[in-house]
Amino acid sequence: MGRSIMATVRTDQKQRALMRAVPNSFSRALASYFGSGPTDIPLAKKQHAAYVQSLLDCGLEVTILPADERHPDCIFVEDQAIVIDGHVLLPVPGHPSRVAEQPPIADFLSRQLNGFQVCGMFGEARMDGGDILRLGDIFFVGRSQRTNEQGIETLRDLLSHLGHELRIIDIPTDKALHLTSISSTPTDKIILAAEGYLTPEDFGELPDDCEVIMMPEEEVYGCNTIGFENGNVLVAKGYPTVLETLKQKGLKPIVLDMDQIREGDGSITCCSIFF
Ligand code: CIR
Repeated sequence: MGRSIMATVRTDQKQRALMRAVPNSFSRALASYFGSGPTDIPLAKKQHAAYVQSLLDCGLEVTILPADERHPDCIFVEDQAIVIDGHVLLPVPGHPSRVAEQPPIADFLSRQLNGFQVCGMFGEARMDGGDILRLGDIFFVGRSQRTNEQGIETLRDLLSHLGHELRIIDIPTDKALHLTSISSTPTDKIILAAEGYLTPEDFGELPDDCEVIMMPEEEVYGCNTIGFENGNVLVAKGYPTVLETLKQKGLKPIVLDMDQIREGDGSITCCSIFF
């Protein structure tokens, strides 16, 4: 099934990544926020390949599932499964066109994380994994166009079993898709968030050694980053304040050209599931 590329195995929670190849149908990806639809599929594939390489360079083991031409959005695997401490929550994605992307991802993760709990979502519950943000033991969930109350309650049940806290953040749905479209945690102590979309108060009281750093509204896309334990941080090209902020925090940014992925409303985190 998946193409597996072995690299050095890490010991933190991001030692492996699951991704999915870019389909030729990617030009038909849903796009209502950051983008108006990808226009250059060969370039999208090149940008995706550079992203894969950056994960390998960071020492991860990366598995890339084959693209599914019937699902233009299939590269955005983050939305399809939420892995928490080795447990997997398989949400019902909030957009009907994306529901059938899930089975190969569910199969793969169930096999990889054999022995851990896999939970599903039932009834009216809906959630996209892109609405989940983790800062240490605190989880934030976006109440968005894709994630509803029932979905949030399912996540809350899982987190309470695992001893983690959940806080709900209302997403400004007129201008943002997901919580991770407008914020991220480049380290376990830092939340990056965009002015005009979120405020520090939205995240509630944080441990003394944690902080919310606000970025200018026009750099909202750059607020989505992926941090690794050794200080490497993937960040999109073209967001100077974000880049400078990461450097000032002593982190090591790895800059990726995400232009064509952005045209499909996808950010850096959307293309991977870490486990
Ligand atoms: C969608 O609208 O579902 C895709 N075009 C973009 C999904 C981006 N995923 C994410 O933010 N986690």
